[in-house]
Amino acid sequence: MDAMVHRQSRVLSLLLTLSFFLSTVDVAAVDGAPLTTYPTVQSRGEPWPLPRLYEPTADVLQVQSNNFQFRSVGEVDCDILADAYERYQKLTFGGYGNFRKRRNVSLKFHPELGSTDNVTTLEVAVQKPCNGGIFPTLESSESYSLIVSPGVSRIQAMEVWGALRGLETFSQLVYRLDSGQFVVNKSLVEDGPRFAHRGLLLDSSRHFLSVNLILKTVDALAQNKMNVLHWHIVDDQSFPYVSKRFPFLSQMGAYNAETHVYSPEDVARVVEYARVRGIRVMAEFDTPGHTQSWGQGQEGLLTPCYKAGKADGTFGPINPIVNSTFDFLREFFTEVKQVFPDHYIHLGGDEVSFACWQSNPDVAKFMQAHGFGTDFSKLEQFYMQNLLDIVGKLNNGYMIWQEVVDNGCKVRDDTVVHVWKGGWEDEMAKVTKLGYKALLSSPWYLNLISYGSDWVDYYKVEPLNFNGTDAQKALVMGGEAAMWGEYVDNVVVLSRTWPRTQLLLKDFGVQKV
Ligand code: CP6
Repeated sequence: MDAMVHRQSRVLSLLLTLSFFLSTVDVAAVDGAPLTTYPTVQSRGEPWPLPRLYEPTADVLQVQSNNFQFRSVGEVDCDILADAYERYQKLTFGGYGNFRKRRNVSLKFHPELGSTDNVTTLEVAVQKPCNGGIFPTLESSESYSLIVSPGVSRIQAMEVWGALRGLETFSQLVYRLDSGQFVVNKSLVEDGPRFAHRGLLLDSSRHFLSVNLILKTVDALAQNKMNVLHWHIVDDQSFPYVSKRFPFLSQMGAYNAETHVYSPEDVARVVEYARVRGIRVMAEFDTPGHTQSWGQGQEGLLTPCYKAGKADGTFGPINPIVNSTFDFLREFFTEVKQVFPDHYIHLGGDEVSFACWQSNPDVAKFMQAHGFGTDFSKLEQFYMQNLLDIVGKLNNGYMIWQEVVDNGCKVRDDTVVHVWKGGWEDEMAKVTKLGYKALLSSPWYLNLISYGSDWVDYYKVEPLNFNGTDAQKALVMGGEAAMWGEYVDNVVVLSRTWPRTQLLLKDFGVQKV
């Protein structure tokens, strides 16, 4: 399984030379700051995304796969690291298959290995204890330093998450000579992310995605030092999430209640697989729109639509005028909180159509009684505020799509607003001016494709390029690429997503700011 992702990443290396030049031009143009140290020496094991500081030397050291070990030093005894050593032994030396092709190394850059200098050990020192099932969070430190030197090489990190990023970098620095010998250039790396939230949205409602596919995606995220899987798990089209408390939701709402569902064990597997790779899993349960599939298994949840004075048998968004709705949501999200341990949950709130609400006479009465007149955005606000109160009380942080704020809904101060529409520069300015944290997706809608190198545009985006004070810009937590699922299925989603997502990482990676 990992082998496949591994192979795909090799595609990326072909693009590295190009990206090297692009980022050179770009960084200077954007913030005028001096460039991060660029290699004056060319090594063939180029790390991606480019570390804040990356200084390879011309000294080429041997690494013998059968005489090489990872070792923790200090007090730290850590299951996450033990797991990682096993993975990175394989990832570093191509042990997932014979996909790590030898690179055709020109002797111009690599003088004949004259020395017998060997890297025998990669020592990992982590300051904070990391045993006992800890999870990565938005506040986690992912910084690390890596010194590649003869004998013992070293990774130092505050937290285990940084050590994982360092192991990834090391694995990328190792390359293979024509002789088959694994080598690494003596180098220095100091690295840490520019943005704390570097995510990918996967949509498992429009087409069902297998658990294996999701795990592969997590591998790819780790390889690219991304740290959030935004799991848009249900939507209008299907409800594959198996709720223990409300089993009818998936029984009636999934494409196939046996095969196209995520059991609690499936979810736990994804969450654990991601955790040990330093990746958060943020679930999205999008309401009150985008909920057609919920209506199949939860009677009375959706608003009945009317035609010519009669309910016509079709349904609209979640019905905001009945108490049973909020009782249901309270119970439902209480369970979700148990299943998805991340502090943040995405509550959606996008693209709410008012047509059905407008047609329904009971909704009209409710609107009058609450003084909403005919302003349906007030009704939407009423729904969202109730929902946010419910979820807020469960001690969750929440994220919402931009419409919630655009429609004037007052949300909790620590809400994260997810910007996805065009004109994002103005929206980022507006949202951060209101004091909300913001997450950007507009420029990275991977589901929109065009002929040729569309990644160039992703690559050029500078998320802080909007009018605002430093304080406003500090509210930008990062961004997410979005791979919506209407036109991709399990078969093609990986190849559509990677390496296009890698290429936008310039902005979430690790340049000097
Ligand atoms: N589903 C949901 C979608 C989209 C959104 N929400 C979407 C809208 C426009 C494009 C792609 C996706 N498919 N629930 C908007 C956030 Cl181009």
